[in-house]
Amino acid sequence: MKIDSFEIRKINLPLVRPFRTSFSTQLHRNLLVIKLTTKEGIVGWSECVALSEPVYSPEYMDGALDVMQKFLIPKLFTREEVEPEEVKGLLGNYLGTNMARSAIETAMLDAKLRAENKSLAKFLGATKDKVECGVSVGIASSIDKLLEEVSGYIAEGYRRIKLKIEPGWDYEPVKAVYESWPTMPLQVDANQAYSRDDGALLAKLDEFNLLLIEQPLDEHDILGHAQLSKQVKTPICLDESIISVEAARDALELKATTVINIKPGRVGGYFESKRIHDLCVEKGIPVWCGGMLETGIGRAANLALAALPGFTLPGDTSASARYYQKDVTTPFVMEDGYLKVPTAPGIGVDPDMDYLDSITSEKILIEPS
Ligand code: NPG
Repeated sequence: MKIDSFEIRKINLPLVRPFRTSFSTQLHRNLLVIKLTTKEGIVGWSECVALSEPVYSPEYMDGALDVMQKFLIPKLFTREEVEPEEVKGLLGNYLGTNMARSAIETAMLDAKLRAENKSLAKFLGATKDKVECGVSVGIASSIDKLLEEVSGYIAEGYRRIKLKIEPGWDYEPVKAVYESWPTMPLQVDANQAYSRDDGALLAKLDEFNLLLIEQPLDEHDILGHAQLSKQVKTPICLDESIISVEAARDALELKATTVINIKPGRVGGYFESKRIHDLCVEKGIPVWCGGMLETGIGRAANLALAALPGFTLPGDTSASARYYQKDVTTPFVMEDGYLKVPTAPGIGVDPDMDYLDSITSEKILIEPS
């Protein structure tokens, strides 16, 4: 494709409720929305999931914007024609840019598929037309408040609950939720909050028949995860550690993980996500689609991915109402615990431009010089 320009916006959307994890409390979602226009006038959309601070990954929103402007996009513009499949090869040497590269690659892929009149789901090889929804529940101010929040989600139809945990907020809240809804699929996410010495503490969670414990230790501590997986019966699932198909292959080989959370932004895009999916299918490892509080733009693309056959566990693909009073696209509405996979060309959704403009704090146009 021949790229005419990139327009990058900083947007700020208030969350319906604060989202507390072991690494931060988010009240708003600040992120970058990318609009690519081809020389033929086709538009492609994506969002860059980097948070405003580097607390989940080394990337952060302003850094991602800077690296796109200074390195990634100028490098793309050295080519008269470039395809989304070439982005990793062309830009992969810029280290620590997975989220920024994923956003660029996805906008290109969206434009390409819109031009070909093909949906992202079809292009990736989706086999489902709807996806089972889980919900991720932040750390609450008390167990009563947690139970109230979880009971609301269960009433809405969510089919799996994920509880955020950290030292001091683990055994008791998990026990309370498990005892209230003993048959509801339940899992926990520590976002790296524990240490190698916490094996015995985490093994106490085995009582609750959890689907998995997500990323208990530091993202670099593959050996620690392998050791921990011998101490606990609950499957260990890596998130932050899996930044590429190579990282997935190594972690599986070392038995540091037996389930994988795939987030396209974290791994550098949908092609890499598909490679990890294919590897896991080959090895009989279940995968599920993570979330990063995306708007409807990112969620649409994640639903296409989650419709692939290896995604056998419900993901963090929740309805728009879980996050935002008003989404930037037509809202994703859950029906009987499922979200429909978009079928229109590309990512299958378009932003509401008036609303997008109203939440945009800065807009940068980047064209070839
Ligand atoms: O439903 O989109 C969602 C949020 C799911 O818990 C969730 N995401 O650590 O997986 C995570 C966490 C996250 C959110 C990570 C925002 C980074 C940013």
